[in-house]
Amino acid sequence: MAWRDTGTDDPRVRVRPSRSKPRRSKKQVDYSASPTAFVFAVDRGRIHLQMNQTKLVGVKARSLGRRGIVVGDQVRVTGDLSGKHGSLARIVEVLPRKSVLTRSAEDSPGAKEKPMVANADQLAIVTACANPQPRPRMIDRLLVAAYSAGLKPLLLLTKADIACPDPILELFAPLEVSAIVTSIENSQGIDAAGEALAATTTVMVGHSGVGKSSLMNSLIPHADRQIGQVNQVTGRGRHTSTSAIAVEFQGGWLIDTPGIRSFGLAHIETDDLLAAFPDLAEVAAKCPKLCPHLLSSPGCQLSTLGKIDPAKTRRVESFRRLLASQNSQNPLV
Ligand SMILES: Nc1nc2c(ncn2[C@@H]2O[C@H](COP(=O)(O)OP(=O)(O)OP(=O)(O)O)[C@@H](O)[C@H]2O)c(=O)[nH]1
Ligand SMILES: [Mg+2]
Ligand SMILES: [Zn+2]
Repeated sequence: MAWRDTGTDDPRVRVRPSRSKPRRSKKQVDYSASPTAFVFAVDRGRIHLQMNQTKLVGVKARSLGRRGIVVGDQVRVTGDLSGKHGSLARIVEVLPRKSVLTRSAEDSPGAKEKPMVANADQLAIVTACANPQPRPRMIDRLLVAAYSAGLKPLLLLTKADIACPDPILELFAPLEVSAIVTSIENSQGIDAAGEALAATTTVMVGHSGVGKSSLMNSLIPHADRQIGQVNQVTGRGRHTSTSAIAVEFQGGWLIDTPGIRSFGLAHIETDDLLAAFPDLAEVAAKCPKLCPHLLSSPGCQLSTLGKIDPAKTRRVESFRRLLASQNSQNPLV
């Protein structure tokens, strides 16, 4: 091997010659004939896959670089696909995602975005009627996230045996979000939840201790998710679930995720949100250019709509509340 002149006679100082050509051919390998698998869990760098009925453990091929893989991704795999104990499949490609639920670390512009789950159809916003207390601002934020990611929002209220769900149902009625009231203590709403979750991919998101894993266990007993007590003094959950997992449910997938403390929305634009409300978007199309559509915005047509059609007043108000949560600088709610 030839050595470059290092500008010193010291034979201990040796520098490798720089390569004029890359070591490996940059030609893309065609993996389109490789089988696909579904990512059902990602836990400490291990990617758990399901290929037909076989469960595999996978590692990312180096060619994927820093590309993130999340629960719900469809990937192509090569290598050892036997699923035998200790075998490792190689993930060579991530198929295009039809949706991705993303949160940002903070609300400030430029905050790092973090994909949570890919290819979901529905976002179940899980909220306890009490213990922990419902926090409507978090529901607002999760609605914004669902609408902008193109996921159907579903309000899943839990613990109806200990408090009345009506105040929360009333608050969100103008947005016409589907809602199901449940209790695992007296089986209320479990069948209705099952119907709403069948044959779709649904990701459950909510504060720690609201009962996401408990609900999964009631619907899918073999899921065998660990559940944790809510602290009676602080009213907080114990962050029992530590990573997301998808479990097959009636022709679809139900995804349980770890409890969240905050949900940053820095990556979302007003227009993404407005697009989820076609009746309001149609009216807002006549607003002045770059109208932020707030109550204080001069000439905003949404204000006019509220005056002409009283039935829409509460809807406009609710929409503006979502806008405000998207614009707020505080993802902790
Ligand atoms: N009374 C009552 N308690 C419930 C109900 N559902 C869940 N719980 C209780 O709520 C507590 C928390 O439940 P988990 O299922 O662990 O909550 P989680 O949302 O998965 O929490 P993290 O994994 O920490 O995010 C447990 O003590 C459950 O027994 C319900 O319908 N009624
Ligand atoms: Mg849990
Ligand atoms: Zn406007």
